[in-house]
Amino acid sequence: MLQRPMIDWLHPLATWIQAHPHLFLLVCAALPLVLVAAVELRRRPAAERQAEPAELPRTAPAPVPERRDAAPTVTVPEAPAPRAPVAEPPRAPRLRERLARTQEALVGRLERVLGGRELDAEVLDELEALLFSADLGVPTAESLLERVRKQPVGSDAASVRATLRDAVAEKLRAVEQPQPALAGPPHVILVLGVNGSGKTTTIGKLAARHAGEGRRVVLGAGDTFRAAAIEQLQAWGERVGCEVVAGQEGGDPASVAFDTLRAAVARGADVAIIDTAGRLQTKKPLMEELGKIARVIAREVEGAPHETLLVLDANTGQNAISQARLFTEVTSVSGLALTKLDGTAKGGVLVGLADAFGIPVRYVGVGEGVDDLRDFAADEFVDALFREDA
Ligand SMILES: Nc1nc2c(ncn2[C@@H]2O[C@H](COP(=O)(O)OP(=O)(O)OP(=O)(O)O)[C@@H](O)[C@H]2O)c(=O)[nH]1
Ligand SMILES: [Mg+2]
Repeated sequence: MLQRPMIDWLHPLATWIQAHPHLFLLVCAALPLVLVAAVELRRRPAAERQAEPAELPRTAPAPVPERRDAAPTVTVPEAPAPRAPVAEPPRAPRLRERLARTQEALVGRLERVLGGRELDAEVLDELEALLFSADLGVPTAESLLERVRKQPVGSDAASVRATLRDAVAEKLRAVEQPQPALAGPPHVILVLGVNGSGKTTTIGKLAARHAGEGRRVVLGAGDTFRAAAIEQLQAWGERVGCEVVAGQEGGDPASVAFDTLRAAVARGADVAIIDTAGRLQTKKPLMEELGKIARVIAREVEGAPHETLLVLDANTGQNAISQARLFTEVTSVSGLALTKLDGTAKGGVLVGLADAFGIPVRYVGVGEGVDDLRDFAADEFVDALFREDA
């Protein structure tokens, strides 16, 4: 039963349909299209809103560090995930460019002495003067000279050069070893060296390398001598994206080492690298301090430290040999890193170090950048010095 108002409305409509049947059919056919268009127009703004990126939180909440009662703090990087690879793209400046000054001081001068001459007493004298002033150290200079003396008088310049090149290569090959397999976890690296030798920078570069290879790294700020040293390591931790365990300025380095390893074990870290201060000028306190750190480390992680890396600054020339002597007398050094080979003419000291100690040279530092730490490769080094890597 239809209600009265609806009948009132239907009647004129029926009359209109009777009068215009074709128009009515046209309206019926168009009606679905109009409906579809209307629905589509309503839907589009909503879809566009969805496509806009959602606003990201500006800082990720920092994980709560595990704390002991004592002072040490754990600095965790704020934004990047701990395993994020280092952002800087790989760059491989040629070693030859970085060794230019040492090359000139050693081989450049050698070539000027030889200069197409044949071996005779005068050339030998000049070679002696050159080798003894080339930061090789006296015993190494002697032994190189000895090799030349064994050559017959009248030998040509090319063969004298080749003799010296082979002798240097022999000494350097003796200290090249493949990087040791990672022990642990954590693989514990204790880093030693005098004030300013490049320890913290080398640790930062090493941490970047391990993190870039997907390893979890924890750093220990065992150089408690001054606050800036701790901050410098923390800055590297931020940059690389790894945790840094630090104590108070003037605090006990062994206790920082202890906390570092506790944190590394708790986090399941693959690598723990511990910085130290090298400011103790006399042998006894240095021995006591390093001995204490080493004992703590050995108690916490079996077989640790797996690497005791001595960092030496090539700029110090002969002094690097004295430093290596002091450290090897007080502790057992398993590897060397020679830094700042870029921009020094004293890189010949590497041959002297190899000859005097026979300790594997693990790394050479050729700049301040994060990727300026290279695995030591004897032949690459000799080729760069003797300009045979064209
Ligand atoms: N050119 C160059 N500079 C380097 C290299 N390694 C380190 N440095 C610089 O040497 C200076 C000292 O380096 P650090 O890493 O602070 O040395 P450190 O042994 O930790 O020094 P302390 O903490 O004071 O004992 C810094 O300015 C580094 O940037 C390198 O291979 N080449
Ligand atoms: Mg430092």
